[in-house]
Amino acid sequence: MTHNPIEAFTELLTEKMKTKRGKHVQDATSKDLYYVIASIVNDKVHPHWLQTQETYNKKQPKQVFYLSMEFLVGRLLESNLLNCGLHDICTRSLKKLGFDPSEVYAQEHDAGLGNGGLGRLAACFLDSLASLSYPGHGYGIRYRYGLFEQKIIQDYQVEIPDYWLTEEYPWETRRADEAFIIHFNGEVLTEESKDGSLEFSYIHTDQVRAIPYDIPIVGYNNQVVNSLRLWSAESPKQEDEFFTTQNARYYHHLDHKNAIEQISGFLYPDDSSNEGKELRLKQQYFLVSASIQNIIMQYKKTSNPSLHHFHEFIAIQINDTHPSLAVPELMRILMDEEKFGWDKAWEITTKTIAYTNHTTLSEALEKWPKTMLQGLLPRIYMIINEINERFCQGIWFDHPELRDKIPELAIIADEQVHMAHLAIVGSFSVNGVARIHTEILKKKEMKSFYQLYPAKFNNKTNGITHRRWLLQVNPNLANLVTEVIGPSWIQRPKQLISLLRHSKDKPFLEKVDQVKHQNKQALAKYIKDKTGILVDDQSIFDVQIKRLHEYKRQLLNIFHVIYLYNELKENPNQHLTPRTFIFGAKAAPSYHLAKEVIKLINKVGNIINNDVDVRDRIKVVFLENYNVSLAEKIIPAADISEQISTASKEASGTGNMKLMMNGALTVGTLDGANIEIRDLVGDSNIFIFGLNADEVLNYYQFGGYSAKDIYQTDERIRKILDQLFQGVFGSNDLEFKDLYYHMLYHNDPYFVLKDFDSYIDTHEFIEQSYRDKTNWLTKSVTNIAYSGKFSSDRTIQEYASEIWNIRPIKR
Ligand code: 26V
Repeated sequence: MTHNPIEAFTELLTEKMKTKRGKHVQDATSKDLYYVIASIVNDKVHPHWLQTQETYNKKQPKQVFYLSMEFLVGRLLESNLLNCGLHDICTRSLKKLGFDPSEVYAQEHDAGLGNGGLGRLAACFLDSLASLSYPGHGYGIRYRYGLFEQKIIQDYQVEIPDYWLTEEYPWETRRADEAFIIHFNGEVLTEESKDGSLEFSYIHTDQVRAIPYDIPIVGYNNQVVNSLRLWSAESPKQEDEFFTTQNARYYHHLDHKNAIEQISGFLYPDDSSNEGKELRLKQQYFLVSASIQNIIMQYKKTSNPSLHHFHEFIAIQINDTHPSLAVPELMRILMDEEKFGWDKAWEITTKTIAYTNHTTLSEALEKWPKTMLQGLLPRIYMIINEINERFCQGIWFDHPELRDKIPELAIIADEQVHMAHLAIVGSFSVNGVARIHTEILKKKEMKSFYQLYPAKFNNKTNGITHRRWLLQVNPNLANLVTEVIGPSWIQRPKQLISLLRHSKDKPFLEKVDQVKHQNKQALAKYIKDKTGILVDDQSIFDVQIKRLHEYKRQLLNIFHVIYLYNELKENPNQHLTPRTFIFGAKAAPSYHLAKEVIKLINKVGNIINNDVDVRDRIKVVFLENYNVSLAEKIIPAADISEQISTASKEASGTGNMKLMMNGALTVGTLDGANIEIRDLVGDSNIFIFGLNADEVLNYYQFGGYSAKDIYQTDERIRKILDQLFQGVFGSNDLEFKDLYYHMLYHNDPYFVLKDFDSYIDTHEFIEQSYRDKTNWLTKSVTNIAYSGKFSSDRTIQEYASEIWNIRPIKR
């Protein structure tokens, strides 16, 4: 055996290639290498996984369980290598063997089990929990199909199913012996027991088996390995064994089995038209019931005192209202199975569950038709009904000042169950995800609830894992940072602040510039390979990457592009620092207007990229299928980060943090976490424009803004809208008329036209600022220096001490 770690790794790889794949390493394909390296990682990680569990069992610390319908983990090979200390070794070993490491890492199919911000946040949180040695685990669903893959065909979005499990997924372990049964439908029988209390039993229910698949969550350099447990729906074993091909009802059974497996069939796209979809409700209860049964069983096994003390050992965080049936499900188990009375069960439940809100958009607030809930989950509905009755009575008697608010506060009202109300009433903590968002919840959206329970409300500003979003995706920048301030920032990201001392150090700034340029070259090559578009790697890379939504205002961005195009056509000799506008965005499949915006970006791009008068100064690139892996390529190469939502609408944003951490400067509204970024870096290191949240909310409340007035008075806007109307960017003159009408006749609900002037001015200022390269680099380094606050390590420490009351494990 050799002591050189790279040689040792190469030896291991060579040996394993023979035993696992029956090949000599020199004949290995990238896929072979991917699987063998994953298996090396697993060999190292699995013993620590077991040990971590044993430590938890022995020490019995309080633990947190993060329930989420989405975990957008992306690829795991590189981050696992990094966290267990093998990344450099593996990369060098592959290079020495003559392989391209990035090609090997790219073999892994993204686990796209999330829509966007909310799902990626859950993945960052798991990374921070493990890296800070907290006892905390995730529970989610193992969808067979993740979020759809996006193809752009003739400029338009087409959705392809994301069957991500075609090949073996090396990170998961199926544990069929730890399955639980979930009951749907059926009837509830009520009987009076000897002591006069009521007993509930369920008959004729449809049974579904929840099978766990576990994924290890590897902490950074600390030998802690937590779990992400994803549930898969299968039919109960006895049923499969009973219905052999001999049975007359065999084919009926196959139908039934398929229907059951649909429960973990696919991830719903974030889309308001999903309202009232029964399968989504089934998914939610499936996640909640399996997870809570599991937590209780585990608690009773290792135990601890009686369940009376449950909340002293367990905290359950629900990621938005999607898992809010956790409230009645925990009540159900405590009462019907563990025989607690209502009051004790309610005390335990409301001391265990905490709720995070991620949006104030009214169309995203979940409501279920009460008849649907009653049919699918009769006992759960009875419990919700009782919670609602007691809650409303409580207001009537204890808060007479709020009596007239009862209809708007009720959990069940107008034939619907309001999940946010259930979540607020049933939990001990309600948090927003950025300071302004929490303030809006308290003062507007949830005002009466805040009056009722002021102590429940708190803010936890989002964060991102700097290990993936700096160390892993931008190794050259990370090395440069370590060169000047040492490596301590990796464990304590706030220490990035030491970079401030170097923000005017010319040689350092030049190196920062070089790294950014290398990253831009790499992205330019990717763009060329994927789209055929040649972009100038000296141009400003202006990036907007996020889900497509009206409130995120990709339309404002493309209007700016059209404006520049019009200007250059009118005045071809005008000086303009070359710019490349880069977009990545998926639209929900049924969101017509969002899809029109994607088409507009692509059509405008075609015109500009092929027009000799302008194409050397502006380029427009729409990269298809924006996902975690694509974000990892774009973010290190960005100069400008577009965070331009209508103020008050973006709860936090997390892409803003990732881009800042990689040295991009933000152009943004005073919305979400942009405000906290501005507070740190100061006005001279960020480009703020547009209406603020108070102004926007005032307009909504009192009217007063007229899109048509702006159309009349601003000729730049009139020209753009007329071009849309005339079909200048379309293949016929009907194309994009709907956008025109939407702007003028629906009165531009997201204030695109209202903020246009301020946005254009700000971009002009940005262009001037970029010309002073040294000064720009100082701003860039200042942003990196302050980005440490937005590590999810900080966020998780706040949740741990202020909500969960958990402590890191010592081993
Ligand atoms: C709604 C629905 C409705 C029906 C089916 C599927 C589905 C999936 C997700 C959602 C709501 C998503 C809410 C969300 O993602 N909010 C984002 O959360 C981020 C993390 O806190 C935050 O940074 C973003 O500002 C916020 O928009």
